[in-house]
Amino acid sequence: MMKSRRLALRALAATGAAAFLGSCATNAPQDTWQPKGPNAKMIDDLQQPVFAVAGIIGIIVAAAVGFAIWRYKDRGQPIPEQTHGKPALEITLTVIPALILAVVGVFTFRVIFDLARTDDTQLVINVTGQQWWWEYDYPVQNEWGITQPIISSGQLVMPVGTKVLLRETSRDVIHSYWIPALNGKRDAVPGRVHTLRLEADAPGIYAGQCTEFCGLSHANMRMEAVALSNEDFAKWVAGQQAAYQPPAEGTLAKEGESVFLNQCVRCHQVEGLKRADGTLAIAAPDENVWSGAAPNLTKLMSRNTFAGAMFNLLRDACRDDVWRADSAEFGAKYLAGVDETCLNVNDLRAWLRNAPEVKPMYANPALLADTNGKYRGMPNLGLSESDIDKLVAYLLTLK
Ligand code: HEC
Ligand SMILES: [Cu+2]
Repeated sequence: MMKSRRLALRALAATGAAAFLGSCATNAPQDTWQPKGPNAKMIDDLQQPVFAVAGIIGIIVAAAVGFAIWRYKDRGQPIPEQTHGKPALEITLTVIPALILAVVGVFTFRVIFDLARTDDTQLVINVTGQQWWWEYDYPVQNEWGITQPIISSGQLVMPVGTKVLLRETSRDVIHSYWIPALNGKRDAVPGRVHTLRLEADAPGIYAGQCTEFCGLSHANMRMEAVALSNEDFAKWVAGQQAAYQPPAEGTLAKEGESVFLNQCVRCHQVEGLKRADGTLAIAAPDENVWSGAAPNLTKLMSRNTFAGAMFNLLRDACRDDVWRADSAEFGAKYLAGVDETCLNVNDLRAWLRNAPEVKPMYANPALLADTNGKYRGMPNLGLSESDIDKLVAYLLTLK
């Protein structure tokens, strides 16, 4: 008896401490209680009062149950008088919650409809989920200077103070797009297009996470929204559309370009890259990858992360510098991209050496039977260290 009570008390204390400490995180970029844009703010304005009301009711109910347990526990006393039915009390206890729920419901419906609006959209970005990364493609929108489609991955770049509409879908299983600081979640479902509004108040990076279990590396399917001032966004757009610059003859990067043509271009597109015979190299990921796509690497070094935002492309010090920059400096720092001194060369080399070792993927030949010989993720290509040297030099030119 004593022993089980002590055990129960300890369990209670441990649960309480865990809940309390869990609320103490200072660096919590995916905190749902810190909205950074009007859509997330609408949800927050709804959940704060509902949480307060539900909290008060929860405490009253828990206290009443506790009191009943304590007051009427079996001490050998005779069974109290049994009664049945108290219409006045029962009706009151049914009507009060119904009224509370009706009020909550009215406000909730309003927010649901406001969040579903698409008629005030200023910029459209198509978002496609696949195991285990997100692709962003910006259809031609002349008013934003987007005169040819831009295809990117990992980081969604958008202008601040702008009503951005994501049109989401998936190429394999169901995923879910969630940037907690900017809005709630929206599932990305194969064969369907779901919309999600995003708008950020200030420049900066807003972290997110795939929130629909999608297989082995679900936990490693991350994403970031990067908000830039209108002026910086225009620079980013221009940079993304800039023509391909082949590496100079006789450089390590030039050797890397030919390794890339041999090993990588069957899956990865680099816009403007030409084969030795002068023809454009066109990737055929649909023949090699189960989802039918691999990240477009044309401007790889303009992003800060890679492989589903799981790894930083920037070394920690450089990444912190961008991540912590204040609004005024953020754009310039982000647009600087990745150069040799800031490249997180260790993680990039580890990726090229053996991708499935650093990010779990079904890229194992033994598992290819059920996917028609196509990889889920990037396979181990068995590259030599000198080929990796060349590739790193080449990838650094993709900006
Ligand atoms: C069989 C197809 C395939 C081949 C061949 C391939 N990759 Fe990949 N690669 C992928 C897929 C799929 C991903 C996405 C994996 C993920 O993030 O989960 C990827 C991701 C990457 C990324 C991260 C890009 C980003 O924006 O997140 C880089 C960099 C990369 N590959 C470089 C290379 C290089 C260099 C080669 C040639 C040596 C190569 N890949 C060959 C399929 C391939
Ligand atoms: Cu996912």
